Amino acid sequence: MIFQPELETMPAEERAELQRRRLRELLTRLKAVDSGYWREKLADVGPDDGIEGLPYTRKQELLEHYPYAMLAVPLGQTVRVHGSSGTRHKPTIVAYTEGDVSVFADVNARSIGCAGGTAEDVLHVAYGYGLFTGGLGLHYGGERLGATVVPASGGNAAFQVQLLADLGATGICCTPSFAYLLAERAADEGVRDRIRLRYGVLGAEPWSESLRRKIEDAWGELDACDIYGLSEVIGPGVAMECRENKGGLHVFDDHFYPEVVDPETGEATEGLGELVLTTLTKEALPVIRYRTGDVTQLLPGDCTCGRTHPRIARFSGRVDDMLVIRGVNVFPSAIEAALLEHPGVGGQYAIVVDRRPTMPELEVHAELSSGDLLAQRDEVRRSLEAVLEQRLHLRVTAIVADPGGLPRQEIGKAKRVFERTDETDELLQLTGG
Ligand code: DLL
Repeated sequence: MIFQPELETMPAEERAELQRRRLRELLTRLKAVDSGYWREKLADVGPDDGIEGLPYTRKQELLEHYPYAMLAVPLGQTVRVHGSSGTRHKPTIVAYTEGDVSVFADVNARSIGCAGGTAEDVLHVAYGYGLFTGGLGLHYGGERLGATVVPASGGNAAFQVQLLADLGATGICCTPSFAYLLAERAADEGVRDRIRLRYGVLGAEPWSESLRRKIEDAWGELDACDIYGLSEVIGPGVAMECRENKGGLHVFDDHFYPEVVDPETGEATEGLGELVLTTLTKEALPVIRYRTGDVTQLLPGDCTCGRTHPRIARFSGRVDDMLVIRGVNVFPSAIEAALLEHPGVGGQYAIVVDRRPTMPELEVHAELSSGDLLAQRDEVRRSLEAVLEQRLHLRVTAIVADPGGLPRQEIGKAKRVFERTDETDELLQLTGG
């Protein structure tokens, strides 16, 4: 369902004109804001400058101006804050005006529509509610669409599958790892046959086509669609896959203008690069050419769904998440893709980077996909190692546990990569070892 057809199917030339007008209005407004940050940022910028001439914005600036010094409106005009805890940084705090909250609801309603959602749905939202943008973002989006929203939040998978069955949810919003975990739990609890999910709005963490296949197989009828976003820009609802053409995400570029640049040089690139976003309509906390750190590329061509928003490829990972193992660069998502393609293993896994030897080694932990394979564990392990070596050009040690043998993470974004040094073993810590 196309939620805002006049905007989502707008002819490209008309949209380009809208973008130019919005950028001009934004720059004019920001140049008049009484703020040291904005004065300095836009000192050399005129209101008619094109986007390519504007300075970049980096996460560091949000940290340095924590919590409110980047605001472009008085704090009194804001109605909400969110934050991202970040694994490497102190939290980034972002603020919203009433208008921003309304745009946030619109782009999430669009996103749910992309996955096949309608006003008739019971929509189960199992992203965390709180400072994290996922829960409230999709909650407001679901309500804006007219769906019946169940604010389940994260955690407590056994209870959540009962709710899914009892309340008749037809759509679910959660991380892909949690969608897979819920499918396992629904089978354990014997409620799988009473659940009627048609689609999932799954994101907040990188995930591969192989995991998509596992999730869709586990749920049967479900379209598993990828949603992308980040708190610094608005939260979820920056870009979304449509169910008609999975494999790329429409960027809602009437609000968020995308560029893809070489992360080293900052030059525009047609291949894989870092996504850069400019918020054209944000009031409280606009960002100009924000360096997301997320790796993707612009996809050519029109989409059969009718939306004219440009598409980007699914994310390979983050610029700073790339592993360098014995001189080979590899993204965790590429390991996931190769690993989960193996029919002998289930959808749970962990990657351990063993830094004790002089050259770091890669260890991959998987689970047998079924108890029937217990006798073939060694065979599965050997063929997994062979596939990984062939696909990644790296020798990898595989460890194959029983079904259910790896730790489950029920809250927040799944941690997939664990460090092992002489001092710590993160995976062992997670299993309570
Ligand atoms: O994760 C917003 C969100 C909530 C997106 C719910 C989708 C669904 P942050 O906590 O600020 O915001 O984290 C943003 O998560 O820069 C990416 O690195 C990563 N990320 C988000 N969505 C995807 C995705 C929310 N679909 C950071 N694929 C981003 C890959 C994603 N990575």
